[in-house]
Order: sequence, then structure tokens, then C-alpha cells
Amino acid sequence: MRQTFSNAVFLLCATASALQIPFLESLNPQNAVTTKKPLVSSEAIQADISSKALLKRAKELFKIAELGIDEYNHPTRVIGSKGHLATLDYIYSTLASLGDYYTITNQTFPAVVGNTFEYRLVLGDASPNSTQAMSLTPPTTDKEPVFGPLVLVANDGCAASDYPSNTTGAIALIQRGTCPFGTKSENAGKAGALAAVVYNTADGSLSGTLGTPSPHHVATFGISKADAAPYIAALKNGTIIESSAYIDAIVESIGTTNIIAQTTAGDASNCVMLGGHSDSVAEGPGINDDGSGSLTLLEIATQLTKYEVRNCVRFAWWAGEEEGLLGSDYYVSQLSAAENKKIRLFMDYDMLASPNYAYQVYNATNALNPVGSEELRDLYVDWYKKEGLNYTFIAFDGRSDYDGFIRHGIPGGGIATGAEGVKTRKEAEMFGGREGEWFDPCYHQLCDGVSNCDLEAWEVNARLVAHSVATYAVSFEGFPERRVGVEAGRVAETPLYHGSKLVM
Ligand code: DTR
Ligand code: ZN
Ligand code: ZN
Repeated sequence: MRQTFSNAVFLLCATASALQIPFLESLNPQNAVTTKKPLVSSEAIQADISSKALLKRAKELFKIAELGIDEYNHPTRVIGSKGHLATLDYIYSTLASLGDYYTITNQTFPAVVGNTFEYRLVLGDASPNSTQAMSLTPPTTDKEPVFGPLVLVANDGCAASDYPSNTTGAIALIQRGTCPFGTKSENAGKAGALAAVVYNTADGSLSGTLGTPSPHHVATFGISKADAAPYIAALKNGTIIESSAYIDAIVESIGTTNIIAQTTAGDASNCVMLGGHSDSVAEGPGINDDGSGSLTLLEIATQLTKYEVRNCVRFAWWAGEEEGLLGSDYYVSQLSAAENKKIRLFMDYDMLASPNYAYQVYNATNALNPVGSEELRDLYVDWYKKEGLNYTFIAFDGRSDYDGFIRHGIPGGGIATGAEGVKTRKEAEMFGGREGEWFDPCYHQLCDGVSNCDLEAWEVNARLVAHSVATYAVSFEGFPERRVGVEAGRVAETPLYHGSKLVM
């Protein structure tokens, strides 16, 4: 505390002399007003944002991700990895260096992590090209290959009665649909299967997660509909297809941590909250996803310390987003009704610098979300318009950390620059870039490094994040009061997604 205080005095003296305010006057307690920080303004804090500072942080984060190489053979910041632990250290120590401007809280919660080292599926004499191991799959017995006939499961494999008696000692082939992959794997295990293969009903390969582990889960793969078709036909003809399955994987329970920083100043009963996720997927370093969001928050948290705020500002760095929004869900679930009500809104910042970007605003309406979501949406829209920039609306469908908030009555929204969506011709005209390609061709891949971030888009969006913080840090005038219960607004019963992984 003492150290921080004397640094602050030193800085203010330096400012006073630069402005040629007589030195003694600046020290006179009656003129203490000269030592007060200015109230934050959108213009001032936007001017504090530079792509140079963001890039510097991105390079630091990549170095941190390289600590994951030991265990994963490539850079990663997936929860449980050294890359993620070092990310948490980096965020915490940066915040701690800001003195007492923030109250910092570490919130540790249980999470399940999986790592698949190797897998192989041979059906008859061939290996389907589209084969993928499901996330959080257990290994095959003793991490060794298992052998048995392929057996076709009836219907969707969601009921025990769908599994024929010869599933015991076999590899179960199950159609996607009706219930989660985890339920199918569990049912297969209960029926005595050695492994399970879920085939897609839509086009393309099938990559999903088994979700919460069950002792009945068996090693589970996903394959495409096209790859499955000849096997289904042969099985229906009574052909015996001797097969083998092999997965070397671990699934374990760990503790991981959300970091929350709240301004000590400002009305603590009226908080503007914003968050990004501190973790990446196992496959890569996650510098755009979500280094871009989480570093933007860190930079703004740093710049904000120059200013006074009227409302409290609460920053969050969520862990386990990539495993299914674990950290944000946990955080919201732990809020008492009184604490919940203090959060006036939650702003989600996940992927702000996609290389083939579009300026995307979540289309969060008050008709389908807690009241206030639409006012936030319009704040982003108005800013892009004022800047003379194009924007598009994207679905507010549960793919990031806002989901838990809106499900608990807290207005939410955010911006993004796109993931595995394909850029249309119209979007290429609006934003430049490459039509027909993903917004982020490195989404969830090893190549999501520093050069995967578009610095122009990043700086633009970081200024918009700064604008959002400054606006609500000064006033909630015109922003709807928090409502609770049914008053808060409707939320879709079953989200299309909960995070980025398919569950069924
Ligand atoms: N859940 C994010 C990616 C993400 C967030 N919103 C969207 C919308 C469309 C596609 C992807 C996303 C992640 O961390 O992967
Ligand atoms: Zn992701
Ligand atoms: Zn993300």
C-alpha cells in the first residue's frame, strides 16, 4: 500500500510540473483537487488504446503458451496445462501491479479435463477417414486396442432397449440425435460394448464431447454419415464386420480458476461487468481465441487506473470456457440473489481480432433476453455507425460466456469478429478480406498464434470495449433497471450451443 501511494504522488508531481503548475501549489492540501483523477470518458480511454500495446501482450501470451509444449508437444493454454497456469499468473500479476485500484479475487472451481494422445478405429479392413475421438472420452481398456464385431444399434441409441444383446463385447455403431453423445456412450457401456462409434446425420465429420464423465462411458468416436453408410448397409445384410478400436486418453478432475477484478471505487451496487476467457483449446495457443479478448480486458483494466469511475467496473477472466463455459457458469451459479442484482449487465469479449474479420454484434434482443441486452446491442451499433464502420448481427445462441448470465436474468451481449463461419460475398464487400473462407481459418488450431490476429480489427474493437466500459462506468442513465424473476425477460429453453462443443 505504502509503495503504491508514494508512486502515485510521484506520478502526480511529474504531471504537475509538465503542465507547469507551481510545484508548491500541487502539494498544498487545499488544492488536493488537483491530485484527483479525472472521471473516465469514452474519448480519453479510447485514446489510450494502441495496437502496439496489444501486440506486445500477444507476444508475451504466445511465450506463455509455449510452456504447454512439455506436455502437449505444441503451444497451448488449455486448462490444466502449464500454459494456462502461466496465463493466470500473467493476468493476476498484471492486476496486482496496479495497486489498490482493484480488488482481485481468485475463484477456484472443479473442472474435468481430457487429453487424447492417440486413437485408431478399424472397421472391417479399413479406417474411416473422418474418424475423430470425442472430447472427454475414456481410453479403451488398459489403453490397448480392443477387438470385436461392429453392431448396429437401433433408433438413436438413447434407450437401453436400442442395444441388441450381442452388443456385449462388441463395438456399437450409433446414429447421432435425440440425446447427448455422453448418454449414448453410457448406454453402450451399460450394454457391455467395448467402444462406441457415433455417426453423423448431417454432412461432415462429427466432433463433439461426452460431457460430464460417467463410469459407464466407453471409448467413443465420431464418424461422418458418408463413412458410416456402407457399414450400415452391410450390417443390415447380416455381414459380420470384425473391428478394432484404440484410444489412449486421460480424463481427470482438476481445480481451475476464474480471476475477477473489481474497482474499489464506484457504486458497488451498480456494476458493469465484462469478461473474456483465459483458456485456449488443447490444439493451439489461442491468441485470437481468446487472447484477443482477455488481453484487451487486461489493457483496459490497466488504462482505467488513470481515471475515476462512478459505477463499479468488474472484469472477469473465465477459465474452462472451451470445456463448456465452465468458469462463467460456476461464477453465476455462486451469486446470491443480492449479488446477482448488483450486476447491471455483462459484456462478453471473445475473439476480437480474427484475420478474415467481420465486425459482429450479438443480436441480443429484449424480447428473447433479459431486458437491457438490446440497449447494450445498440451501444455497439451506434459506435460502429459513428465510426463509419460496417457491422453485422450474429446469433446470440449460447456459444460463449454470456450464456450463464442471461440464464440468470442478467442482461448480456458482446461483439466478436468470427470463428469457423464462412465469409459471404456481401461481408467481403463490407469488411474486405476473403469471401468463402472462415473468419478465422486458424480457429481452434495450432496456427492461432500472434500473426493470426488482425491488428486493425483488434484496435478498433479494443476501442469499442473501452467505450463500453467508460459509458457504463460513468452512468447507467437510460439503461433499464435490473429486473428479477419473470420480470427479467424470457430466455430460450434449450440453447443451440453451450460453448463451442457439440453435445448432441
Ligand atoms: N465459444 C467461442 C467461439 C464463439 C463464440 N461465439 C461464436 C459464434 C459463432 C462461432 C463461434 C463462436 C470459443 O471460444 O470457441
Ligand atoms: Zn474457442
Ligand atoms: Zn473463445
